[in-house]
Amino acid sequence: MTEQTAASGHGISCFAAVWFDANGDRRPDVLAINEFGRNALLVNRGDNTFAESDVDPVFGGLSMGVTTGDFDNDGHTDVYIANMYSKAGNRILANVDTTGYPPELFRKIVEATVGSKLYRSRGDGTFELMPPDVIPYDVGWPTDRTSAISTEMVGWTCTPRPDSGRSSAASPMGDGVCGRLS
Ligand SMILES: [Ca+2]
Ligand SMILES: [Ca+2]
Repeated sequence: MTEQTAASGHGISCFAAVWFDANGDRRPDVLAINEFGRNALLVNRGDNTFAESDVDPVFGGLSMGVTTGDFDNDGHTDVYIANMYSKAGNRILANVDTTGYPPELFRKIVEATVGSKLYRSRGDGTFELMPPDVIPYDVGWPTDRTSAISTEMVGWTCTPRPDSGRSSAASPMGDGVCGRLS
């Protein structure tokens, strides 16, 4: 059945998945979050099959969690993907001599350390990666963060909440701004 519907999502270990309408055609699509490879956006063709797409322009993968919500209140469902953040990894990669790497390959390597990402939907099946200052990304091990982010994205109200004091607290305001609370 998976092969017939083209719904394998790269056939990699899937950590989480979410149904939502990624392209505004009112048919539910699937975003599969893969632990050991690229994530896969499966766009519903409406004929019981899917077309494989993605939300990230560089790599978008090695991920741990996903949630959706309209954080800027424009009627298009946006995506938050929880990825591991490594301060040490960023420090090491910043000192790597990249002359031996194809630039596109090294950008993908860096993806393994940059942390969580927020993608703003354009409403047509494409997404804009929001800059790191829009939502905290340096969460470390982020599997426990998606539920909190999800609650606030759905409500998009400014709801300060106690947090561990780390830089992971966020409060989407419903206008595309996610304030850092820590
Ligand atoms: Ca759709
Ligand atoms: Ca939106």
